[in-house]
Amino acid sequence: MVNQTFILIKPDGLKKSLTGNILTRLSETKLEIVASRIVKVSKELAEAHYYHMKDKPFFNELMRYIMGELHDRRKVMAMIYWGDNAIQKVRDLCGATNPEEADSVSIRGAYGRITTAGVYENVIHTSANSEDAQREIKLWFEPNEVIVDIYPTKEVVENNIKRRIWA
Ligand code: FUP
Repeated sequence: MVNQTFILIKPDGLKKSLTGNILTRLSETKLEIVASRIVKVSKELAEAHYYHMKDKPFFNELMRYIMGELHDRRKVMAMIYWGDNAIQKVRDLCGATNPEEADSVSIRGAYGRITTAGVYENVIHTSANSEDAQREIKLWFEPNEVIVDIYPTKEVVENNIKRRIWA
């Protein structure tokens, strides 16, 4: 089944100059990259992305991590990959959430670590399932930033300018 998945190269990935390595690993999947942007993550965006972790004891550290405060790199690289079985293929390549449990040849197994504060610095995020992919893609991208039609959109007019938003 053709589907799309959301991917983030996290601030530790950027700080460790892993962007090229990670994109090379992702190209093994033969999937197509259909959107990409460098984002300075606001507190609102960080909280919306990780809303399901709100009650975790490490939530504040997780916010600081994804906003780049732990790495002095206030940016992430957000992407959408699209193609046959994209969600599962990218998840397999990334490995387990916990870098110590991740297969050592997976991206997280090769490059991730656990901090003394207990945060998994696992260099990459990817959607867990199609519901998460949809929520995350719509949170991080506008329709005109994606080069294929993946979800329904609608046109709105703001200040006399037409714009597409997610329907
Ligand atoms: P994943 O779907 O693999 O991104 O994992 P989760 O949504 O379960 O976790 C989101 C992020 O919280 C992880 F990327 C890292 C962090 N985390 C920890 O730091 N410690 C934990 O015990 C679990 C998650």
